Amino acid sequence: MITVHHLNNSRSQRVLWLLEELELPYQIKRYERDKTTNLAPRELMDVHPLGKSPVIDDNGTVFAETGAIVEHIIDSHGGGRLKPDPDTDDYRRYKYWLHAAEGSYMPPLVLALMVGRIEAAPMPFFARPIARKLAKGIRDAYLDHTVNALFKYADGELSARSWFAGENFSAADIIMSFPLEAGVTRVEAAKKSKAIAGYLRRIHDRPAYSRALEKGGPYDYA
Ligand SMILES: N[C@@H](CCC(=O)N[C@@H](CS)C(=O)NCC(=O)O)C(=O)O
Repeated sequence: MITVHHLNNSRSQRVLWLLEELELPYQIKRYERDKTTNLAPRELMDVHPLGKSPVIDDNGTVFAETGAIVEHIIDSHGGGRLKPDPDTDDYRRYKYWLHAAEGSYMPPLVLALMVGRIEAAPMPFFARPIARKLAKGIRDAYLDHTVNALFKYADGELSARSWFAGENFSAADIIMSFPLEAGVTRVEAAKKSKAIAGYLRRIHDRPAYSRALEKGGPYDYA
C-alpha cells in the first residue's frame, strides 16, 4: 500500500491526482503548513531528512522528489498507462516535461514568489527603496526574461499538440500542471496564452483531478 505524506496546499496534490488517474489504492498522512512561515512541520523530517512534500512510502521504501515519485509509480504500478511507448517522439517529450517541471519551471517561479514577498513585506520606510531596487535588479537581470521564455515555450508546445507528450494525456501533464497553474497567476506570457488557458480547462475537467482535490484539500496556486 502506498502512503502519501501530503502537505496541505502543495506539490503533493499532483501525486494524489496521479494515483486517482491510475485508480490505485493509497492512504494519505496529512501535514499542515505553519500558519506564519508557511513551512512544513518538523515531523515531515522524520519521514525524509529534507522535510519537504511530497514523500511517499511504498511498502516500506521511501521516495522523495515529485519527478522521482511519478516515475516510480508509473514504472512500478502504472501497467503501461499514462506513459508513451519508448523510442517515440512522444516518449522523448514525456521525459523532457517530466524533468522540466521541477528542474526548469519551478525554481524561477519560486524565486518570483520570493521577490514578490520581499516587495510586499512590511518594513521601515527608509528600507523600502532598497528592497524595491533589489527586487527590480533580480527581475531585470534574470527573472522576467527567464519565466517569460519558459511560458512562451510551453505555449508553443501546447499550441502544436493536445497534451505535453502528444495527443494522449500522460503523467507529464500531471507534473506540469503545477507550474502552469502557478504561471497563469503571475507570468505575462502564461496569462496571455490561449493554449495554456484551454489546456488548464481540460485538466480541471478530468474527474480524477476533482477527486484528488476533494481528498487533498483546498489548493491555492498563487
Ligand atoms: N522539487 C521538490 C520540491 C519539494 C518542495 O519544496 N515542496 C514544498 C511543497 S510545495 C514544501 O515541502 N514546502 C514546505 C517547506 O519548504 O518547508 C519536489 O518536487 O518534490
